[in-house]
Amino acid sequence: MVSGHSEAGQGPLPTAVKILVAGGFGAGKTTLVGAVSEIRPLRTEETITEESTGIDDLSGVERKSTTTVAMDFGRITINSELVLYLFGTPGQDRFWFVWDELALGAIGAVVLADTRRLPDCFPSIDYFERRNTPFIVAVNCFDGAARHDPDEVRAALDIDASVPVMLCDARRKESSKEVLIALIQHVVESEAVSV
Ligand SMILES: Nc1nc2c(ncn2[C@@H]2O[C@H](COP(=O)(O)OP(=O)(O)OP(=O)(O)O)[C@@H](O)[C@H]2O)c(=O)[nH]1
Ligand SMILES: [Mg+2]
Repeated sequence: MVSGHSEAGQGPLPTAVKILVAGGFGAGKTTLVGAVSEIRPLRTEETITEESTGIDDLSGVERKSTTTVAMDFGRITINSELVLYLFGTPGQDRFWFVWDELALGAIGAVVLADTRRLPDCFPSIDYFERRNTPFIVAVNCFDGAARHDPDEVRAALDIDASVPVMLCDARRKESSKEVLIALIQHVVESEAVSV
């Protein structure tokens, strides 16, 4: 965490924390970072070419034409005391090598899940469980996808009862902001337990 003091009389600077937005290919990570960011998000999108046929599973997101090859970056001010720096991960296995760099210093993670392709978020969940990084699961409710109760998703993913699971729409700023606030609450609770 980073904090400090601004010029005389302006009070303390907000605490800045780093958050990861992870999940499987096409789960909506870039969409979420773009929806909430108050700065123009940095994106590293590359066009999906025919080379990816048979490698990238586009079922459900057939109109998707680009994919993140390094990271997304955005920023959101939660209140006068807290600013989040958001780092969206690439979704494809072949870009795993950037994850360790991206994860450095992150206090927590959102794992975005698409119920049409739930197993795609297992690698993200494994990653954060192994690193003891607090995370929550946000089910991105794509149009046309069956709606599932968060408890059903929790059972299907076989994750601990202490891990929050919530529904969201990654395209909507307010919905995405609620996800980030839920993560911060979970991080604070996790730290309280581990002290
Ligand atoms: N209907 C609907 N479409 C969405 C939603 N979120 C994302 N999309 C669309 O789904 C596709 C995937 O979105 P991205 O945000 O690029 O997904 P990503 O997880 O960053 O993908 P990778 O970086 O390639 O792993 C895009 O075409 C979005 O327009 C959503 O909540 N509802
Ligand atoms: Mg992306």
